[in-house]
Amino acid sequence: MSEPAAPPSTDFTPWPAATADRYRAAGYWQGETFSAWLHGLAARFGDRVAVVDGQRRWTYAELDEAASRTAGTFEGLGVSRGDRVVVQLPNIGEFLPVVLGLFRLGALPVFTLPSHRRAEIGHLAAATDAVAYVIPGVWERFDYHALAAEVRAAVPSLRLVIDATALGQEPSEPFDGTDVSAGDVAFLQLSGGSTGLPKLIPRTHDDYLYSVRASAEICRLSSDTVYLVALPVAHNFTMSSPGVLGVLHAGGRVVMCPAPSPAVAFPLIAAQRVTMTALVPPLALVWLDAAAGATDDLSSLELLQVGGARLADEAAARVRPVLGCALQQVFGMAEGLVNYTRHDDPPELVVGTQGRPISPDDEIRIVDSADVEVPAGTVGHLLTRGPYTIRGYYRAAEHNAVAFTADGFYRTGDLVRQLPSGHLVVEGRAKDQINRGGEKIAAEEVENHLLAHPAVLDASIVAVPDPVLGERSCAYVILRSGAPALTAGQVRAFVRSRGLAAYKVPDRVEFVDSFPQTAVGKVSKARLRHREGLS
Ligand code: J2J
Repeated sequence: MSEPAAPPSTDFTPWPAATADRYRAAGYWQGETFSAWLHGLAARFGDRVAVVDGQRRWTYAELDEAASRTAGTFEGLGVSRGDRVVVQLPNIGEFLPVVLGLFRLGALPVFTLPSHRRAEIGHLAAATDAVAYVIPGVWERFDYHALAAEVRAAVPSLRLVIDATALGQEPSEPFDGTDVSAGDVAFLQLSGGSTGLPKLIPRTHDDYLYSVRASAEICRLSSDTVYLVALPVAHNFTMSSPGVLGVLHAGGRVVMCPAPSPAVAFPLIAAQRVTMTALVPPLALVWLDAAAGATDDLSSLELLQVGGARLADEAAARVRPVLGCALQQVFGMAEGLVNYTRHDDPPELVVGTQGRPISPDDEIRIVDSADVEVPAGTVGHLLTRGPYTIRGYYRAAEHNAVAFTADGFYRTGDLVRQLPSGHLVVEGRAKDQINRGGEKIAAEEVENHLLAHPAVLDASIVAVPDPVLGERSCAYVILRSGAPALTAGQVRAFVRSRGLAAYKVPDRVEFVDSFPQTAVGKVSKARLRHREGLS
């Protein structure tokens, strides 16, 4: 009698075999793991400086060796291939040996942001059955050991808490993993999300390295590139578009910037002769304002990338005159698809569009709400599939059924139009999300926390326009009749007490008696925004 077939895994949705063959034949997927890639970099760029953090430096050879040592440390602690490890590190040099070491071991980093708190980390650790959690000790006056103790108490699988700043102090046998394959999932990246709980994105060595190599080429990186890590290092933009990994691929230098403010970043640009960096639009505005009166020498800067949220055309037009460098718009997503304006695009495309896809095999469909393609040049929902866009979220079968079409296109939730040149213009969003200056807030996630308050009958969160952040969040709250009155401050404090990242705490709270409804009886968020005269 044969064994009953194992149920299909929901951890990873593979590309159809014929499609995968095509991506290999086209040379996109080269069968290289991150571990082999790093060995190759060490062989090519050995003594060149790869990473700078304050006074500390790692050459390519040292980075390769440090990755083997961290892999050895994790192995010695009982972490094995396939295990999930939550990584919550700020922009510090240790990020790279930790992540590259986990890749080498075949353990999967689960990326998070330093601003995440008990609710997010607890959920991510539990959803992935993570065995370990890597923290920076104390950072910006926040004690991650205390957070880790809370998470550990709530998540039984979590056996280890590792302070990255203390790693390497214990001698450990270097580990040079061998049985990882390029088709394996290398890590889990966090989705911006629109539903109740954050979703995880499984990315393979093959698909991610393709996006890294192609991005490095499009952005014309070389061993002369000096990249300032101003946005959170674990964000997909900073990691791979072309980001830290793209710069390493080209043999350039990665400079860790502990905070993105001009006061911190400008002196680093001057001292390290930084040639490029990546910002979200609100930071670009702050930099443009500060650059006018700055005394730091910013003349080494050749390229400013802006992405994560829509950059206003007026701000885009100011980049070259004010900062003296080129602008590149980047419209990407952790699920895959990344669009860049190109260095030889005419100025009107660089200023007025969000770029075109990396790959000739990125498939773009722009459709109406019935999935029917809209006439060329008109606004519709962006669907995409391709050699580095996932086919499914991690352990999310139900959600995958709506987030992907039957033929494997990812529903981005973005409203775009496409120019004859292939460039996309982001015109809006259909997903129930607030894009707070590049930081994504899933409305339903915060609404669920509000509903946990005993005095709250119903809650609905919408985006309201903001001159600096682009959008802020506004919570509309209906209180239970007879419940004691609440103030906006109390509502905000309640959300904070639930252990959510600060950027998810509603910027504004309005108390109302009812929500406007759509024709089918759902809450009309468009009309909620309109009630305030905001759209
Ligand atoms: C308008 N909206 C944008 C842009 C992203 C590179 C750059 C950004 C991200 C990122 C990324 C936008 N104009 N220029 O992963 O590799 C909004 C869209 C998109 C969502 C994805 C990268 N750039 N967006 O921002 O996963 O709504 O990735 O679907 O955080 O951000 O968010 P995220």
